[in-house]
Amino acid sequence: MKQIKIALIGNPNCGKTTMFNDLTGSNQYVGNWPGVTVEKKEGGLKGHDDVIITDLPGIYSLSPYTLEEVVSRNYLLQNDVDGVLNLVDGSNIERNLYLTTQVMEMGYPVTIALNMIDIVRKNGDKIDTAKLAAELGCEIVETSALQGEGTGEAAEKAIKAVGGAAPKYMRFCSEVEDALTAIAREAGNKVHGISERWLLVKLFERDKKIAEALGLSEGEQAKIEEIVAACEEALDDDAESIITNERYNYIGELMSNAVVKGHTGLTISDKIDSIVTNRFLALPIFAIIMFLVYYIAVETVGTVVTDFTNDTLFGEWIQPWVQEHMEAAECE
Ligand code: BGO
Repeated sequence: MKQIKIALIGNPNCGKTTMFNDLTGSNQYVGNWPGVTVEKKEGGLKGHDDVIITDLPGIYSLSPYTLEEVVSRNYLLQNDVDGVLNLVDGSNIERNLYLTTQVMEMGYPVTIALNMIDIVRKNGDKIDTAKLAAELGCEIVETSALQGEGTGEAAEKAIKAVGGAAPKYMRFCSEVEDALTAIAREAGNKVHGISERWLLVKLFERDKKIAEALGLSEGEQAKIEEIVAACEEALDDDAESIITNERYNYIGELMSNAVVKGHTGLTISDKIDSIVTNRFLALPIFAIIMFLVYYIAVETVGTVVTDFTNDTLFGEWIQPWVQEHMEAAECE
């Protein structure tokens, strides 16, 4: 019987462990990823002898900066997976979709579990799941891993997606798209396979680990550097920031089309932040606070406490008491 491998991927605290436990029950094996101390959890899907769920470490991005990110992306690059179940915390959807845009580029069939849907409802937010699914080009199932709502359906959809079409991926601005086409030309047949799109974006971002893994020659890397530098010059930004901004612009569009926030007003903390971090008010506010700290410490409370300590505590109480006891001791 051929096993189907589904990878669970998502941001830290999106509810992955809760969902993994719900899907696998006691049918779990815990170990470490090879060569690192990052925990690896695998388990058989309840009611499906042929489906293995692998819980990837919680990450915000498929960058090479943390051990967890490297473990997750290497696992996906090894082609050892048939489909991806991407958990998206619906109450924090904008930040969570940042990882989703990258997972889509990996080329595996993706199903999204829109988790924490109970919190979304409580907050009064409205997410048009059908619209979001149509724009992202993958199935989305609303779930509450905590309450066991929708988790089984999400897993079923992920299994059904296996072997189907690769998900859509976002398009960048024309300058970046042209640069990616040029990079593909320079890298020739070294960039290929299911994750080709993601690899090209990584080369654009000057991801050294990927350039090395692909075995690009120095000449090829130099040509790619020229392409990237020209695009940076044209867009007046560095490559990684260009990609990050493009992703958030895309997510912004998704949000404006498919998400309506219930609480549109700012929280008290947001309101305070907007004043104290205002670019014109921040420095005067800082100066006023520093003056108040000085004034309170030196002119008011500080002076009263210092005068009391010197004149009353030591001058009138402690010093006469010490003197009296010393004189008594001398007489004895
Ligand atoms: C605590 N809905 C709600 N409301 N909460 C959820 C859902 C959901 O759909 N899914 C998960 N949670 P993890 P990662 C907790 O542990 O699975 C909650 O990092 C607490 N613990 O119960 O660990 C889940 O694996 C004390 O909450 O996430 C957990 O992805 C007070 O989200 C948290 C409050 O889930 C993270 C919450 C002692």
